[in-house]
Amino acid sequence: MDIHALQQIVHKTRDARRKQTIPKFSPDDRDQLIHKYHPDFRASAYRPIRFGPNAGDKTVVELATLLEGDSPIQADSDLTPHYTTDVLVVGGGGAGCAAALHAHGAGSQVILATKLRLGDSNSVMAQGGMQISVAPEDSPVTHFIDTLKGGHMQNDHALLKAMVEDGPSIAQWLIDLGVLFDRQADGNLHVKKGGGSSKPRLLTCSDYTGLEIMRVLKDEVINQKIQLLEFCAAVELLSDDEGRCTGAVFKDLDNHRTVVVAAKSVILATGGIGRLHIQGFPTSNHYGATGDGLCLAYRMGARLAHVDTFQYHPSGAVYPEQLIGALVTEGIRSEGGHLVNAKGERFVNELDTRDVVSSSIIRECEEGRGIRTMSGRVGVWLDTPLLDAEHGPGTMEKHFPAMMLQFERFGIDISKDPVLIYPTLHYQNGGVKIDTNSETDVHNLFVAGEASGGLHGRNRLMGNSLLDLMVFGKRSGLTAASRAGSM
Ligand code: MEZ
Repeated sequence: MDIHALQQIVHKTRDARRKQTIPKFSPDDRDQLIHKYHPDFRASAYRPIRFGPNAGDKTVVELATLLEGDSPIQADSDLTPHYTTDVLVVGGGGAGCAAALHAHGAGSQVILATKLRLGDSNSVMAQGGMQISVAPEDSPVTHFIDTLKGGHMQNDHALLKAMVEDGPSIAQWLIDLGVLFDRQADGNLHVKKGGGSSKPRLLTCSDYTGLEIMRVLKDEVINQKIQLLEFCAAVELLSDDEGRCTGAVFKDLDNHRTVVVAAKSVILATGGIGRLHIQGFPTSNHYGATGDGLCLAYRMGARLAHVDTFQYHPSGAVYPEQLIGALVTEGIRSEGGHLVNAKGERFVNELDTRDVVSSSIIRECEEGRGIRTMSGRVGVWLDTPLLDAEHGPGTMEKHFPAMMLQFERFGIDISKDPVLIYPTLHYQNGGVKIDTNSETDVHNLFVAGEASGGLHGRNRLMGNSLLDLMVFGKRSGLTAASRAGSM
């Protein structure tokens, strides 16, 4: 059937879907679904790597090959430093900016080096919000329990406790810096419910939360005159005779030269690995997300945790064709969006955890209830009842201005052309093992944000990434600064 005819099914079935009872999963059903359909359990090839309690034999080949590849620096290379600093931050996204600002604020000399430009990062992709327990009916304990359940009870408890407890002070820090979170009519912060959460806890800046946070952090890094090295890709870490980290070597991508930075502490905030396209999956990630920090820390002997698990965001766009590669924010499902199969039926609670929702979409497509596009892609519809007349014109523009602007630019009218979606590789659940100060097994080597592992267990809850970046950016920045001061 022609795709436009198939789109009509979405409109025609909206009323019936409202009354539809969504099948409830028992814990066993959830486990079976994930084991059968989630890409984590279907990696075509794994290879063992040397370190890491949870990495062990199960490291997907794309990553294992990189981790155990050779160093690009020759043993006889000249490593005389071009720069010397107290704290070297590698990475210009949310965690890197937060780390640099806190280390600088604590009186350290800081250099922030980044492979692309300041701000080019996955932090801007977390548009749907930031989980922080600020509502009166919520608490850090409830946030802790929700996250633990979402992570299949595999989360590092100490890291998780640190994250949920620091949340409210992080919200205040961001507000003081100028982040414009959405507010209720009475002026209190507005919170929404996100996937896998028992309480409304998402602080939002409309549908561009990550972008707004990065706007403010980037401005602040520039205002504080923190020294920047842009277009510098970290290719190796330096260490002293006792194995302590003492700096990093970069390839300056603009001038094709090697740059050596000596530092008392190094913070890796290099993000994830989406651009490795594990198992050939499309990705929401920016082009810099190639696992650099993971490899550098691993080669120095740092252990890894949970690097056999990745997050596939349920709503990567596959149709209309102009949207291929775009991420449709989970915010749509937070506001009551439906996932609809070819029969016009909902098939999963859209606010279940991402591994369950993505596995369900893959199941629908593999069992013949997906929708095939002219170019051979397959997916399910994402529909939103906010388009119904009862909500009045302009409702979508009010709730999702950034997304609607993008649709308009591409000439897409979603009231007529619903979007087809399929899971897209979005996030690395595991990473370098750290302690609550964000320090690795290697002395003076810190890792913050997506490059670190343990906090999220085997499945991150929506909106926990932005908080992770801020909390462990801060903790790494402050500890690195105090370490530098005492040396
Ligand atoms: O945390 C995320 O990944 C997030 C909020 C993404 C989104 O759908 O907006």
